[in-house]
Amino acid sequence: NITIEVNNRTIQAHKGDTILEALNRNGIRVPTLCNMTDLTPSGACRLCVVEVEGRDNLVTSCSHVVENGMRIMTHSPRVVRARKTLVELLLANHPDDCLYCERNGFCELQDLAAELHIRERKVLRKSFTQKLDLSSPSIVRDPAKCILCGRCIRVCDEVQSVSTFEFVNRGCNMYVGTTLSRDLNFSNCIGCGQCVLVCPTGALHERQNVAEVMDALSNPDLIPVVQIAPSISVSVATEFGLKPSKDVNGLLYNALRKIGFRYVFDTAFAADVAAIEMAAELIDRKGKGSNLPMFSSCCPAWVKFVEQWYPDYIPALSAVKSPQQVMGSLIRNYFATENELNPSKIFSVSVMPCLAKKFEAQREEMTTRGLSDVDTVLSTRELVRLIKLYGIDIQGIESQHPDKPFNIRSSSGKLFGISGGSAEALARVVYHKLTSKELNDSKITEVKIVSGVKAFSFNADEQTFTFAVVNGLKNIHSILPVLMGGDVKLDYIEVMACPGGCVNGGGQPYVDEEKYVKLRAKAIIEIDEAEGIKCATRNPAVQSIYDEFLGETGSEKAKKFLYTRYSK
Ligand code: HC1
Ligand code: SF4
Repeated sequence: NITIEVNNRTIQAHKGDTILEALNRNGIRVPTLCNMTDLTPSGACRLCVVEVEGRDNLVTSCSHVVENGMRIMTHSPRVVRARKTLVELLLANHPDDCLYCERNGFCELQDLAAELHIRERKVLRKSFTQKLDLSSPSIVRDPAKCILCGRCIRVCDEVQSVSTFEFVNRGCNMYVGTTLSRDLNFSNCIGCGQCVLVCPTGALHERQNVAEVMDALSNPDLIPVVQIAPSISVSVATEFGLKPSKDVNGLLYNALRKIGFRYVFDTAFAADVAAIEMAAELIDRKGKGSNLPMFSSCCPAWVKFVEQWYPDYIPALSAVKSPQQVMGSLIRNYFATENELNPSKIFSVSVMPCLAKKFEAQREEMTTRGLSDVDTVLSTRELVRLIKLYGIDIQGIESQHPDKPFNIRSSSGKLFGISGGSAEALARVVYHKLTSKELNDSKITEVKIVSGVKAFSFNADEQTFTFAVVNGLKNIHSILPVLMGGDVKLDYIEVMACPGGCVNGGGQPYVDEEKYVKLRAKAIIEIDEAEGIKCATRNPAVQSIYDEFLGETGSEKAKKFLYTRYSK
């Protein structure tokens, strides 16, 4: 351990720590607009400067390593003056339409300007000529609001291994551009939204669909229905002043009904249906010994990733639609008929933690009989906005259930919201289908394939099934060849583009603490531990849908309504 003195207080640091890491670990906050935990520091914003005794110049705390006996001042008058000047310079080059900005109230630059008590523009503003990029169904890019922190570049490259963004030019002509200067929708972006989560300003934000939903809600000719993804109910509590990760599932159904949705559904029900169909698909592929390993296809960012970089593997993707689309299709093609509703009058909304889902819902492959399965997708953040807009006091309402006949889910449907969850759900169904027994931990063996990838196997009906789980796309370009050509023969590979899975999706509330994401995952695991129906095949509501509509798994009807085909 190393001892340093900060603001006249002695603290302990680890050898090799940057000053910033040591400060953070000891609860001493210094501002930064470019730093990100676990990623290479860039020192771009310089806001984390501190004064170190014996040094003439201020030092950036993110890129200087602690030394024993260092004496540091984090908020000396010189430091505060320097920070204030830096922020004033950023503001001089920044549009000041904060009132109308998507990030109003959630902007790190705005917070800093307030913290540093900046109350007037010091320098003449330049004109903003860069054009707004509205090409993507998932993400809006407003380069005028970019402060060149480089977080989007690093997260897209180092975490997602996609590399959509890059710095172009140098000095005062520098800007963040996309590779080959393409608009986002025509670039290699997969729409995961991780860059939106880390962007400190309004330069990157989701494509808003709230207005469209409000129009539908007030159109008497339409029947607005909504589904909510498995991870939403454990991700919004803090936004309503409740304990982080408290499960507010039932309250959300009530709120959505109060807003005007005629029917409310849980995507986790459709996750159960998807798991059952995927199990049939996997057992069939294994029986034929072809097209293995099967790739998960419920994460649309991952599907786009495969289409872009590994088109030869497209047939490996499961042909079962994602739960969002399965639910959309069941609502339009089964629920509507059962309830004597005109399917084309149904306005089907889904609330997802993910921005790529906005793109998925618009895919041509996601239509049945000429109608989109899902009309529009709201992010978790947009859901929160909608609830507040309609003045609903979440804390003051009763918990309710989703509508019949999709009103029961297994806990593994909920597990889809975390990394490894869909693999677990699928394994439970495969095992149950082949043995009529329940899979539990004692029947699962961990398998080592490549570091950073979790894998497990289980035996069922004298066959061994081996599943791998890739958490986040980091290093996927180097991992995938190992997984496909390694010594261990894999049957299924689950890939979720966002680290941790949907609980950390690009549409989730902006939280500045990583621990909140971990708490969301923990809440989902606790739901699974506490509940009785752990396997999709034991969900009675799902069983009824098969009895009354779909028939057998993999039936013609199932193929028609629940499957799709991706092509090169
Ligand atoms: Fe997900 Fe899924 S789990 S992809 O992570 O398979 O978005 O939550 O809704 O479709 O169910 C997201 C979450 C979600 C789908 C399911
Ligand atoms: Fe990269 Fe994902 Fe952002 Fe697209 S959405 S630019 S892939 S981080």
